[in-house]
Amino acid sequence: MKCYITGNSPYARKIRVAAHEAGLGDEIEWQTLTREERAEIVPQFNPLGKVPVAVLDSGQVLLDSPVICAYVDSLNEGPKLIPVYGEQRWAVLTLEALGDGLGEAVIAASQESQKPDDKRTDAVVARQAGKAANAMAVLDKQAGDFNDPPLMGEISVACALGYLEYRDVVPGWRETYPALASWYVEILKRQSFILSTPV
Ligand SMILES: N[C@@H](CCC(=O)N[C@@H](CS)C(=O)NCC(=O)O)C(=O)O
Repeated sequence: MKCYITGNSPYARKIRVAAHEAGLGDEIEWQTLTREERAEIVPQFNPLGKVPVAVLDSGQVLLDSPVICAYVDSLNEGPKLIPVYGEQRWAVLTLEALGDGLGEAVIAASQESQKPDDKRTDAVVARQAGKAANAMAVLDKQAGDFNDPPLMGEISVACALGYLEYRDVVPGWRETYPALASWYVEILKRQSFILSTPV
């Protein structure tokens, strides 16, 4: 399996972390692309032009990150990152979706805020940063009950927070959401997160 990623995508990081946690990190061929390479290479596999995208040995293409993570977990012979049955499965997938949505809000706020003054709409930045803040307020309340070791939901949330911090979209978030921040400090110590720090 070959996986096309970029060095700072929170969605690509989910797959790197999941693969490492499942002990499969070395079995995937990682192709890290620059922005320009992404624009040139990725559309042949993903018409949306987005990473991550995976190409299996059979040639079958998988997108996007929740699907690729589920595929990686299907190869995982250890404890599953996505429970196979029951209520916990849906809780994990819902937390993964919340983490992914937090990432989307962060990307949208960051892209808008990088526009020159005459092209930027501050209301868009505020709206997206507000979504991120609302999500973090909920996650701050849930952090005490997060799975340890992390499952796919926690992995997604931590990757989104990593990107939020990298882009500095919600300055001071660690003080505003202390339970979430304490949990985040601990998860960052895992080898899977150290190896996938955004660049
Ligand atoms: N829902 C997708 C989101 C992927 C995504 O937004 N990827 C970004 C990088 S973080 C991208 O490749 N953007 C390029 C573009 O929009 O042209 C997933 O979970 O994989």
